Order: sequence, then C-alpha cells, then structure tokens
Amino acid sequence: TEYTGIKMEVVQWSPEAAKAIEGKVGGRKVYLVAATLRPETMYGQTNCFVGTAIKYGVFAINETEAYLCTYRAARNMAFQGIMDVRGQVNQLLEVDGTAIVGTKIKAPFSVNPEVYVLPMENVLPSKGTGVVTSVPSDSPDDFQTVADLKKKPEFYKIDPSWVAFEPLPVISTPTYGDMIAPAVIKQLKIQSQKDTKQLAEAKEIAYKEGFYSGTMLVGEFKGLPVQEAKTRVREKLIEAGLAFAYAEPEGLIVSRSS
Ligand code: ZZB
Repeated sequence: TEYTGIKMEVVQWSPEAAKAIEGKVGGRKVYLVAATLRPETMYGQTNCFVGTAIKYGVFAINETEAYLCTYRAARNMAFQGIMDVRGQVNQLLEVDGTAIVGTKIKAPFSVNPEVYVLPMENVLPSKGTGVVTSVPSDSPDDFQTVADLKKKPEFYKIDPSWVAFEPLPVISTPTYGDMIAPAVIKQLKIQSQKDTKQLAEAKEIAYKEGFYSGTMLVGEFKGLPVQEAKTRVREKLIEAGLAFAYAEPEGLIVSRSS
C-alpha cells in the first residue's frame, strides 16, 4: 500500500507530553506523521487522532527533524530512505497515546491551520503510522469519533474546545451531496465508533463514491474530479515539504475493512 505521510508540526505539546519530551529531542522540530490514502481531503482536516492504548516513539530523521509514530512505522521508514542513515532507527523517547492528546499541531493545506490531537478507540497499531489525520466530511470513522467526543468530552478526558468545530465540505458527489461521511453514517444508522462492522462498510462506500464520482469543492484543484486531484494534491504537499511517500509491504498489513 502506498500511503502519503503527512507531516503535522507540533505547535504546542500537551503538558504531559511536554514533560516526556523535555531535553530529549535536541533542537529538532517534531512532527506527528499521519498515513493517509486520501491526500486530496487534507483541506478538510479538523483534528488528528491517536490510539489511547498505543505506545508511540519520537524518532530522529536527521539533525533538524524528528517524527512521532509507532516503532513499527519508523522501522519501515528507515528502509525507505526517509531517515538519514538507511536501516537505522534512532528513537529519542517513548510516549503514551493518552499523553499526546491535547497537543496542538499544524494541519497541512487545511482550512483550519492548527488543530488538536484527540483520542480514537479504533486506531490499529499495525497499520500506517498509528497517527490518523481526521477529515469528518469524508471519513465515516472520523465523523463518528468526533460525534462521540462531542457527546461525552468528560468520558473521553478532552477539553470541549478541542472539538468545537464543524466538518468542512471538500468533495461533492451526486448521490451523497457535499458531505459524504455524515450521509453514509445516517444511511447505515451508525450510532457510535463501537459499530465497527457498519463503519467498515461505510468506509468502503465512501471510498468508492468519493473516488469514482467525487468533484473537488475547495483548494487549487476545485472543480476537478477526485481521480485527477488526488495525485496532484499529493505532489503539491510533497513539493512543499509537508508530506512524503510511505509504503507498507502487502500481506503484512492487518486491514480493518478487508
Ligand atoms: C485521511 C482520510 C480522509 C482517510 C478520508 C480516509 C478517508 P485503509 O484503506 O484501511 O488502509 N488510517 C490510517 N492509519 C490507520 C490506523 N492505524 N488505524 C485506523 N485507521 C487508520 O485505510 C487508510 C485510511 O484509514 C487512512 O486514510 C486513514 O484515514 C485511516 F476522507 O486519512 B485516511 C472513506 C475513507 N475516507
């Protein structure tokens, strides 16, 4: 699977993460790295998710940059020419997902330039980087998780101000209008992020519909079909130094939907 690694620069650490990081990264800028298959939706990022049961590391890429992701992803990156020294993983520290929640980060190309890190129950440690960028307009999982967080901020131990946003329309389709995710959530009567079976089906529908019938509503490629915009937005992100190609070997991935 060929993902796009989205570099989300840390603007302000949560207090707990700040303690874990202090003195350990040198002068490096730290980025949370999210693996996505939908670079064309980055305009609609409203937040990012980490798994609360997942352990993350901060890994040196070179003397000036460090990435936060799972160890597994860092190891893959080291063999893809992303690190300074091929095959060498230089872990600077370890930090729990729960500690990162509340960190403020930059969201490349988004209408919201800065967003918060929030908790999600269904993040798989075995896929991507373990960091998920959230686009509630086009991803049913993201839409439902945000809805859960808005409903029960205390239960999820978040500040309500971190979820005080609305999904942003990014892609239009003839069948589902300007926001595919909430429409499919409603169609399949999904109630919570615990409805994982229906969410997998919703994801499948949203992927197909967006890719084959979607038209861009925002950004530089507004008016173009998603099929064309996808690679062009990806190239723009990479050119701007905000993203990179990240691949995972087939057969080693535990996928939620297939
Ligand atoms: C932004 C985005 C916008 C995504 C969208 C999807 C959609 P796949 O097909 O199963 O490989 N993701 C990435 N890593 C994880 C993880 N460790 N655990 C759970 N979810 C993860 O799915 C890849 C997509 O799943 C990625 O693309 C990411 O969310 C999420 F509008 O990034 B995506 C209809 C989907 N729409």
